[in-house]
Amino acid sequence: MTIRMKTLPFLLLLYVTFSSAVPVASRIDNEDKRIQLVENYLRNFYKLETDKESLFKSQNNNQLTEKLKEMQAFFGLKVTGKPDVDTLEVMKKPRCGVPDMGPYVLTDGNPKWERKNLTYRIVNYTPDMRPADVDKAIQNALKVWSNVSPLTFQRVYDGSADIVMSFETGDHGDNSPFDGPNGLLAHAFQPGSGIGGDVHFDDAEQWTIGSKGYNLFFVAAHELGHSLGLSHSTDPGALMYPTYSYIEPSEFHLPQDDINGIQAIYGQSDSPIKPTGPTTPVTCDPKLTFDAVATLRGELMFFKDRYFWRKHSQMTELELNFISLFWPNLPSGIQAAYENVEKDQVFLFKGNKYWVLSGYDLVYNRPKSIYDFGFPKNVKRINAAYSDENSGKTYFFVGNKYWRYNENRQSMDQGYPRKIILDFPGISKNIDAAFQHGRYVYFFSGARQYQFDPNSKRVVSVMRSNSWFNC
Ligand code: 0DY
Ligand code: CA
Ligand code: ZN
Ligand code: ZN
Repeated sequence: MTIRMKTLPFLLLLYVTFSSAVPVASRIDNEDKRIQLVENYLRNFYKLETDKESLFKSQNNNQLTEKLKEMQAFFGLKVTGKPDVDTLEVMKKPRCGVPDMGPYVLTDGNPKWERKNLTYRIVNYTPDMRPADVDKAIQNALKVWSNVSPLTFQRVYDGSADIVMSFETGDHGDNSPFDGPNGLLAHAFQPGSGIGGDVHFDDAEQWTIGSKGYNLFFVAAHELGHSLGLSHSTDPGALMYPTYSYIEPSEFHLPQDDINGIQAIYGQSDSPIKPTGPTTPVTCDPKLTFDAVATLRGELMFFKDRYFWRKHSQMTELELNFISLFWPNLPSGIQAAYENVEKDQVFLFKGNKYWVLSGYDLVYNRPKSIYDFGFPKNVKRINAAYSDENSGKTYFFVGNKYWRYNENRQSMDQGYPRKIILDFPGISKNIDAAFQHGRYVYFFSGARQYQFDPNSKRVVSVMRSNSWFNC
C-alpha cells in the first residue's frame, strides 16, 4: 500500500481505489442497515435534511441524490447519485467527525515542491482544440497560481519536467483509468519525483476554450492546484471545489480560498502587489448584506456578488448557486430586482442596464436600457426595487429618492422622484434591496432589514438581513 501511494493521484483517490478492492457485499448484511448508513452519513457530513420517514421510501429523494452526487464527486467516485458499493465503502470509513464543508484542504502529508522555479511539458494535444489554444489555456492556468505565489513555470519541449501534461483515455497505465465522457475529467499527482505533479486530461471529454463541453483552462487550473499540493476544498466557490462549474474565463478571479491554500504552502507572491480574490458569502454571517432581493414564483431570490440564494418562503430548504449557472449571460453584482407577478417576469438591474426573466428563462441575451422606464439620464444605477402586485406600481429607489412606475400604463407616474423619507419614514438611507411579501415591504440596508407596513407607513420590525435563512 505504501509503495503505490506515490503513484496515485492525490490521496483521496488512493483511499477510494483501495477500499473498492475490498469485497463489500458480504459485510453489509441487509438493506435497512445500508439505508441507515447512507442517511446518517449524508445527514452528518452533507447537511442532508430528512424527516422521520426514510428518504428512500419517499417519492422526493431528489435531495438525497444530489447529496450523494456531491459526496461522490468529493471522493472521486463515479458520480451516480446512487448508493453503490464504492460509495458505501467510503461511508463506512472512520471520518474523525470533520464535515467536508469549510475552506481549502492541503494534500495529506503536506507534499510540496522544494524549488520555486518549476518546469512543465505538454506531451500531446487533444483533437478538439487547436494546439495554440491548448498552449494558451495551460499557460493561463499556470498564471493563475504563479500570480499569487512565488512559483514560476518554465516550458520545456522534451525530456523530463516537473509537471508533465498529457491527454489520455481509458486505462492509461497509472491505476486510475478514465471513464469515457463526463464523470472524471482529469487528475493530477501530488508534488514529487517521477509521475509526481503530472496532469492527465481525459480525452474522451470535449475540451474547449468556451462554455460548451469542458473548458480546458478551468480544468487545468484546478488540476495544477493538485500538482502543487492542494486537495479538494469544501468552499463551494473555490477553484479546488470538487465539481466543475463554468464561469466566463475573462471574469475569472482565483477565489480567496485557493489563494489562502497555495500561500499556506508556498507563501505570498514576490511581487509587491498582493492580489486578493472573491470570497464565498457565508449564509449565516450576521454581517451578511445583499445586492438585490426579489420574489420569483413564490420563492425568494437573494443576490450577492456572483451568487444567489434561493428559498421558498415557507420551507427551510435553502440553495446557494452561481448566477452564471442559471443564467450564463447575466453579470455578477446585480444591483436591484423585482418581480412582476402578473406577467410572470423578473427584472434585474445593474448600472443603467436591465435584463428580463420570464419565469427562470432569460428573455433576451442582451440587456436593455433603464431609460426605457423613463428615468432621467443622470440616474446611473438603481439601488433597489419592488413591485406592488395589487396596484401594479413598481417602486425604484435611487439614492435618497424614489420613482413610481405604472406597470399597466408602462410609464413613470407624475410627481416623481420623491424623497424616500417622506413616504417611507424610517427607511431613508442606503437601501441595498427591497421586496414585497404579503402585506409588508422588506428593506435591506447593510446587515439590517426593515419590515415596513405600507398602509400604516411604519417600520414594524428590524431584523438581520439574513433572517430568512433560519440561521
Ligand atoms: N480531478 O482533479 C478531479 O477532481 C477528478 C476526480 C478525482 C477524484 C480524480 C475529476 O475529474 N472531477 C471532476 C472535475 O470536474 C468532477 C466533475 O464535476 N465532473 N474536476 C475538475 C474541476 C475542474 C474545474 C473542478 C473544478 C473546476 N472546481
Ligand atoms: Ca471522463
Ligand atoms: Zn492518469
Ligand atoms: Zn480535483
